[in-house]
Amino acid sequence: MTIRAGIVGYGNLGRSVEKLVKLQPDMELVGIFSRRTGLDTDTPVLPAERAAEHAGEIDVLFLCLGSATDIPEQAAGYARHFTTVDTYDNHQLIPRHRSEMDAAAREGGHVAMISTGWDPGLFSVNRVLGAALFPQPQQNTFWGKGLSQGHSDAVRRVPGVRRGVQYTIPSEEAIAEARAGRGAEITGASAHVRECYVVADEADHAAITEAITTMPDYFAPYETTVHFISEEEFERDHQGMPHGGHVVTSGDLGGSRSAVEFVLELESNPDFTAAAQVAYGRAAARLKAQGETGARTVLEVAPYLLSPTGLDELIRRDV
Ligand code: API
Repeated sequence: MTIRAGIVGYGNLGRSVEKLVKLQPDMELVGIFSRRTGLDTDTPVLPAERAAEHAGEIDVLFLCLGSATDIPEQAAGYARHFTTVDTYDNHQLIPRHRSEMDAAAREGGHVAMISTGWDPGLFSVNRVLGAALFPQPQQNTFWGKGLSQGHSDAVRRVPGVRRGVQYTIPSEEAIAEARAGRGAEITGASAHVRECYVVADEADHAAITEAITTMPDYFAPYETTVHFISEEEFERDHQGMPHGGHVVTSGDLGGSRSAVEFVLELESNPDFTAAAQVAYGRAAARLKAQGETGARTVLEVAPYLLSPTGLDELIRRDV
């Protein structure tokens, strides 16, 4: 089947999803829903407030919206009318997001694939897979060095911030300790620092620093530094969006020690996040076609559903 795809939102993630959907052998892009007009794209742009009128034309809708405020405000509304895929990344609030999306998706008879991307997403799958192998797993997740889209979006929501990005920087010592099986004392907050680069009026600097460093979940638990820079410096030094990270799991297996590591090195965080979102979009469309409804996390999706290749061929080639 050809999966007819739509996109909501046209920031970095939306542009990456657009590019990647066009490269899939089994997908066609119907349109981009936006509140803005005059987007720089050849894809048809449709008004977001009239999205529901297009429900019959779209098999899967990619929600390319920020997690800080857009997803909580808008995602369930789309899930009532469409099978959706999002990249909601506030880990602490994912259970709440799941129940809201589950109710909305069931109301409309759709599937809501939630919190895809790489963390949450591919890292989540690898945390569960790695830990399941060991009676007493020792597991650590490290991010970066790189630009977190979720944290950057959260920075840009702070009043007064004109431009803003956030880099996550891991402690290389902590990564080495985790690989050696000595990560028990290492926490996310102890193993990373967060560096924000912000363009704002000087009068707002103190309030912005306070708002960022005390923001729950995203920043409060971490050592966070806010640097104020000029528009020119921002343009010159902060246009790349690399990221990556490690999920390291190790443990004893009744007398022998083994370690498992999943590593990502990403030249473009939005391109890779979109790659995972698109693959889970394929799974969402297939689950919906099989008559399933409700919210699904990445943990509930069988790997073959992500692939454009058929199951028999995958078993012959890859099992
Ligand atoms: C960090 C990670 C980023 C996870 C990837 C994705 C993003 O602190 O850099 O927002 O870029 N939590 N959720």
